[in-house]
Amino acid sequence: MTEIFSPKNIIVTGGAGFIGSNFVHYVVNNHPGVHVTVLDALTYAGNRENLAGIPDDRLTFIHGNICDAELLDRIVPQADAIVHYAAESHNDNSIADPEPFVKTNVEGTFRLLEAARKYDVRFHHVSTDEVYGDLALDDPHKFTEETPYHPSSPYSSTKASSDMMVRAWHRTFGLRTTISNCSNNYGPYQHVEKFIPRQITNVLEGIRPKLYGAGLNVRDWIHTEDHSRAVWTILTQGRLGETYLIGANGEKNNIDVIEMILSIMGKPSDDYDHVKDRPGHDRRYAIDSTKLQTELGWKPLYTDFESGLKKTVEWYTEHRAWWEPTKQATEAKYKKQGQ
Ligand code: NAD
Ligand code: TDX
Repeated sequence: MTEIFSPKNIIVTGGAGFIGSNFVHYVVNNHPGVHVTVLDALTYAGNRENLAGIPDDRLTFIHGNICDAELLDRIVPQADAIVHYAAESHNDNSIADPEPFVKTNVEGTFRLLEAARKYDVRFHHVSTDEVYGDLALDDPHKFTEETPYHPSSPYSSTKASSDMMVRAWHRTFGLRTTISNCSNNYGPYQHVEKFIPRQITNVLEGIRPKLYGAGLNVRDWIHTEDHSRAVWTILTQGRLGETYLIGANGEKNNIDVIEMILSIMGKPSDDYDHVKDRPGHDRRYAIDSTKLQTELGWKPLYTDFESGLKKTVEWYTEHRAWWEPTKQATEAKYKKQGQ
């Protein structure tokens, strides 16, 4: 029987970003006894507005950097757990300039691990399936917890480094850790640089969606709310030192996703452009989440991708003021890259 861990004060790093803020809303809405402290540097990807509406007695917001050891000394002792989402998260940015990825994803995780060790605080590390590299389109296998690490991009290599440190801090120092590696998320509050929001907001702005290369690359889509529930399940019921893969059997190639977005938005299905491919572009990700499902009883609730996508299109349509300020600069950056 798994022991249940019941944290009362959690630090969520990167809680003003896409997945982190969805997790904070999930915790506040579903776990009334838990106080959340968000630690976020508010980089281009962070937005305080993502946490709007959360009562002050449930949330403390700290504008700061995970690399700041003195700040960690002030806030970590009060916490029972750190849930670590903060990262530089976009592959294309990591190709244009890898340095911030090393700083935040590698050094930042190191600083947090050291603070967690110093104050004996439980640590959940949020990672990605990209650490396993890619699969051939016709490979019958999916990634499992036993798949060897084989990252392709500067982004995924820094996430792989951070995973390795978490494992080492558990084994060598006995730090109470868990790791989750999740597939591609979609849903509200995702930055317009990412594939799905970029195409939805392009259509809303009268710009044609942009498909990299031939568009046959496959991603295994999961709604971010399912990811949040899985992280909470692993934090509270997962075995220490273990890794759990999170995925919802949502494999789709990029052409199919673009065509689905166009159809939902009432446009002809071929109304998009092929643009320059991403260097080193991973072909396919696919997750086998049997361990999480059988050991901890988690199941995805968003099993119909098209209806989740429709809701996401509605969210971006109704929240223009949220994404409009970042759209122009994001597209200008892509234009320079030929994408
Ligand atoms: P995001 O880019 O939307 O958000 C990242 C957040 O971290 C932002 O709020 C940013 O301000 C903050 N941040 C960045 N550097 C920081 C620093 N040095 N100190 C403090 N805060 C900092 O990212 P996301 O897509 O929400 O991803 C969150 C986490 O989930 C990442 O660790 C990512 O690797 C992982 N992940 C993402 C996906 C996905 O599909 N997006 C899938 C699996 C795992
Ligand atoms: O305009 C685009 N056109 C396009 O065809 C963009 C932005 C992307 N793509 C393709 C590249 C990928 O095959 O769409 C796919 C998804 O691209 P991204 O949204 O950039 O995601 P990906 O590179 O798969 O990584 C995401 O999932 C794993 C997150 O950004 C990572 O943080 C996470 O770890």
